[in-house]
Amino acid sequence: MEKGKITFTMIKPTAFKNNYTGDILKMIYQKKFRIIALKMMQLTKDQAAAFYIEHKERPFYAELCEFMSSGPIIAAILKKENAVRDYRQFIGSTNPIEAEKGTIRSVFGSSVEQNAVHGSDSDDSAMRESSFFFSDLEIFSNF
Ligand code: 3AN
Repeated sequence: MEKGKITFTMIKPTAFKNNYTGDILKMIYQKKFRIIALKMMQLTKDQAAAFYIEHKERPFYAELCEFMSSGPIIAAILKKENAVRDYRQFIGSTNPIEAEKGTIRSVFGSSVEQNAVHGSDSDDSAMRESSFFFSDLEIFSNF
């Protein structure tokens, strides 16, 4: 995995439950991201807490961990030049109501918490989050 060229995303439990996975992955491909790793799983509450550790002082931390472990999610590593920046732009603001028209969160998000997808906020986060979910054998770096 090359730092600077990848980002990590998750399709969150509500979006998954509403069967938005296919549409979201299609939008991702249309924006010219390559999917170099992909899986479906359900996080335990402890795993969600470890993943979101940087938010542990925020008031919504417990609720966020509860929600993120409430059902299956899709995890993926996306490859593209400037992947972190371009994907953040493409998913839109944290709050779907404020997200620009046509962004993933504006189309599929229903609230600040249930905002359809996660996207890494820096290259360092992208590397950490990708390794959190995927082993080297599951990552097709040259794809
Ligand atoms: P982003 O995902 O846009 O980087 P962050 O890093 O501020 O946003 O928040 C991480 C996650 O925490 C969000 N994706 C969202 O699910 C949840 N979250 C953020 N703010 C709130 C809030 N005020 N209430 C509930 N959940 C929140």
